[in-house]
Amino acid sequence: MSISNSIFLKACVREPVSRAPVWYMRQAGRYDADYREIRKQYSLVEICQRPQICADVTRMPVEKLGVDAAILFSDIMIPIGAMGLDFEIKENIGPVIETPIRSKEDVNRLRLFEPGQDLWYVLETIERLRHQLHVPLIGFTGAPFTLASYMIEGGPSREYIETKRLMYSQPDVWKMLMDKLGEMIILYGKAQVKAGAQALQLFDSWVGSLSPDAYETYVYPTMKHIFDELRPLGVPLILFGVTTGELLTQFQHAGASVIGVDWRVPIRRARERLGTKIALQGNLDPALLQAPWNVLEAETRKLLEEGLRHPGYIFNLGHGVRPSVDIQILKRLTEFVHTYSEEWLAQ
Ligand code: 1CP
Repeated sequence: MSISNSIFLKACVREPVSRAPVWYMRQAGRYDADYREIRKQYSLVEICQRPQICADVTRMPVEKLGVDAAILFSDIMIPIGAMGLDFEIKENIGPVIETPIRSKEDVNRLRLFEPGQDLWYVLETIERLRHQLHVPLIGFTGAPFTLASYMIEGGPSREYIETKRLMYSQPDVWKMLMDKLGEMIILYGKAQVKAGAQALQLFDSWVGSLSPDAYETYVYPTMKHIFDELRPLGVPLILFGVTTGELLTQFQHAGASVIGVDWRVPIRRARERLGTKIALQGNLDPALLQAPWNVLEAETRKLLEEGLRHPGYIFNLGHGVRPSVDIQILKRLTEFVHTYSEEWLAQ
């Protein structure tokens, strides 16, 4: 798969395309009955650790929905386990850590792993997928703030009180943690690209809980360092977070080449803020997948007409697919985006 025959890779570098590329965050997962069947036998982590099954799960949405990119099936917590912090993925909750990080000693205990040794199964999955896929493979990692939020809170959170407590009251410890996670992300991102990932998405899902000033002081320097180190790899670097409307220009300055926008920010507003020299990805409200088809179609049309006004637009949701979504709707939506965007671009 080279850029010349991938509308996804072309859109990432703002080259003209004949139709809008589509993929969905959380496109492999519990809305799919075959995935649920596999999950009866294996836990999420067990799937990640078995390259053949993991590759099969990664390919499912490509084959069933006709999306234009695959995203590696994994979880943002996998490398955290390799750093020596044990976690568990609890049903209907998410990642849970029994002994969260609270002190300098805790941070010092985290180790920088060797991806080829400690996460060999991720790299082998990527290598296999590169031989199997006819669309590009997106690798991913969590970004430092979002990873730190799970590590410090010990699980999902609404207000990130403990995370912010550490950030504001022990800035030196926070900096050590950001630096260490930054180095891990650079190592892990490089290893994924070397194994065959053709784009990288950094999920900073929860960083929108920070003010722009706090982001600038406590997160931006690490993000800039990560992008400076990953840019020479020459693959698109996508940065996504929820409720990050006020942080979008900082995402751009940090060095992302594609910005994932959630549904709270209209694409035209994101364009006003970011200009036309960056690709945008998003941002249909995932709840619309459960709306009547005529409503979903009308909103999709509107979004495409805004997104396609400038080269460099990738259709996606504003966050992940919910488990209650009907797979047939996702399939129909993918086809609709393809046909409608092709007509619109041919005008
Ligand atoms: O067993 C299951 O199926 C449980 C649900 C699930 C799945 C399907 C979890 C637990 N992780 C995953 C896989 C996963 N995680 C992917 C697969 C690739 C794809 O998109 O198809 C990806 C990209 C992730 C990344 C991830 N994990 C993020 C960032 C993306 C986002 O949604 O914002 C986050 C925040 C996590 C943590 C996590 N893991 C699992 C859950 C339920 C959560 C979120 C918990 C919370 O709300 O804080």
